Amino acid sequence: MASKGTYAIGDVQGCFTALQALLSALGEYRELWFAGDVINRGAQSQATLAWAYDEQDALRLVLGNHDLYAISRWAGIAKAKKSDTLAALLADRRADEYFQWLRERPFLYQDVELPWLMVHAALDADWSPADAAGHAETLQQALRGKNWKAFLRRLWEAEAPHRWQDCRNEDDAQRFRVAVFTRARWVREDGYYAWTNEAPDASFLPWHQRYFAHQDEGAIVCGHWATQGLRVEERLLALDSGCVWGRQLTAARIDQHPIALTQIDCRAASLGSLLTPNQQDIAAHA
Ligand SMILES: [Mn+2]
Repeated sequence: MASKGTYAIGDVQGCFTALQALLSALGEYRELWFAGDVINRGAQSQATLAWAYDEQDALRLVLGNHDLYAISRWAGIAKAKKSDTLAALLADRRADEYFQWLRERPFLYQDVELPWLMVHAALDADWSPADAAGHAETLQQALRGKNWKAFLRRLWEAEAPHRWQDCRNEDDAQRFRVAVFTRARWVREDGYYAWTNEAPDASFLPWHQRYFAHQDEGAIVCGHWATQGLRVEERLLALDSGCVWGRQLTAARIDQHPIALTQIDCRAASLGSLLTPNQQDIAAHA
């Protein structure tokens, strides 16, 4: 029986043409999960966020580092960077509506039916899924609460501590939580994070390697790590396949086994040429 699917989609980063091509390849859907960084760096952040806002009832979306930065720009807290592509979005007459909605999105999404947890970047190996949900809830309350601007200002005032044990106060703890959920890649076995694109030395592991060595529960959908690329494993769906870098935009159908992938070639999408979706079934090996 054919039914409308639930799909998890990697980092769009304002590549709306590629997203539209992906959606037409998917056809009807029940839910779309977005692993964060829906906007910025790509050319069409305005169209992407306007679409997401209108489609919000069918969307499950977690915040990425670029989304959080864009919210900070909109709030007048963060300064512009050269690599930003947010000008048209920030000037949109509906920008307040869009960003108020984005500000209320969670850092972690846990479904009632499907066994996946979704975050943008990572989960800490010392946190059980329930602990992680609690940390994400603490952040979401701060970002939704009436002192949300003060929360964002303090967030950017200092670097995140590299280890949970090094957090000296609640501001440090919030910086650490945000860094894990939205930026983390490399971590040492002792829980010390690098917060850099590249591993400083061979003692650093991909965060998920440490996570799965410590946590027996929980399968994770994430994005953020384009240089690592697409990974489809029993407990890991890493979906940032580098669309904004001219590689692919990936959707994974997560409500059926085996997990089916649909990909759009983003170089073709940016050139506006004929788009041929590449669909394949990949067994989520047991
Ligand atoms: Mn990211």
